[in-house]
Amino acid sequence: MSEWVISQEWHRYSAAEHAMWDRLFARQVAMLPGRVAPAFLDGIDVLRMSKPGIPDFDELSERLERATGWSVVAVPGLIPDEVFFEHLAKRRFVAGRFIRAPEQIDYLQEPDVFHDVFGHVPLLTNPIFADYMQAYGEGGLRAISFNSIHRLARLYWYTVEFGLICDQGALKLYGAGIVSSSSESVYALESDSPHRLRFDLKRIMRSKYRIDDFQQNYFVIDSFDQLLRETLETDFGPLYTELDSLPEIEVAEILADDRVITRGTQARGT
Ligand code: HBI
Ligand code: FE
Repeated sequence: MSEWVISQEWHRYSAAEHAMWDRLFARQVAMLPGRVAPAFLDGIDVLRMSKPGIPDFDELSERLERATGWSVVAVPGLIPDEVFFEHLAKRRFVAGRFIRAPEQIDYLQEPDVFHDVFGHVPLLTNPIFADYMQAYGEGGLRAISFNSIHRLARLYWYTVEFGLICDQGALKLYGAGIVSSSSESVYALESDSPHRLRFDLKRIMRSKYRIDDFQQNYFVIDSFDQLLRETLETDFGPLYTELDSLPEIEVAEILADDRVITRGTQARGT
């Protein structure tokens, strides 16, 4: 229990709980082709996630370990930052084991097994993204000593949770918070309301975020390789010091030097 890991107790799920997973799964899988990064759908296949019912973490981990050496372990809910980072650094993804109630089908604040497993785990079959998540965990452990967890949490938020990717000139989803949400999957790509900005590590670490509504600013990467490379090449220590002297950026704010993606620039992929 020191690492907060609990047994999933897969056999204890009720028929209604499995049915809730199937309902959420069917809804997302019907909408995601053409909208989500191809690597995500590859992951669904590699992990045989279309098998009905809530996945058994042991079975899932066996397949995931074969792909990238990651595994999935159950935790009781949100766990302390340093424990969370430690698991990621060791290529263990922590997942909630409970599933949302029918009245929470469209929104809940705490991550349930659908968000954690459907949203996060497929991309962990991608070797580059898998390495990024490990590097993130290692960076998190270092951020603690710089009092800068909030900055690294923003990086997680705007990439792992709410990231967009430009795939051959077209915007696609990859963030787990988007791909596990039916309404935000459409909004993030198609609404004229949010801004879509080119990925900028420093800018992201200055940007506040909101947890109770759709995002107003999304950040767009060119590739998972860009994400991994920039994270590995950055010396975060001096960067944290530099960022402490710069103002924070509000939720929907746009700066003069932000590289905003419009439908025209998107088509040219520049
Ligand atoms: N715990 N179970 C769980 N899931 C998370 O996503 C999580 C957490 N604890 C801390 C945490 N995330 C944050 O520190 C990161 O988002 C940075
Ligand atoms: Fe999440």
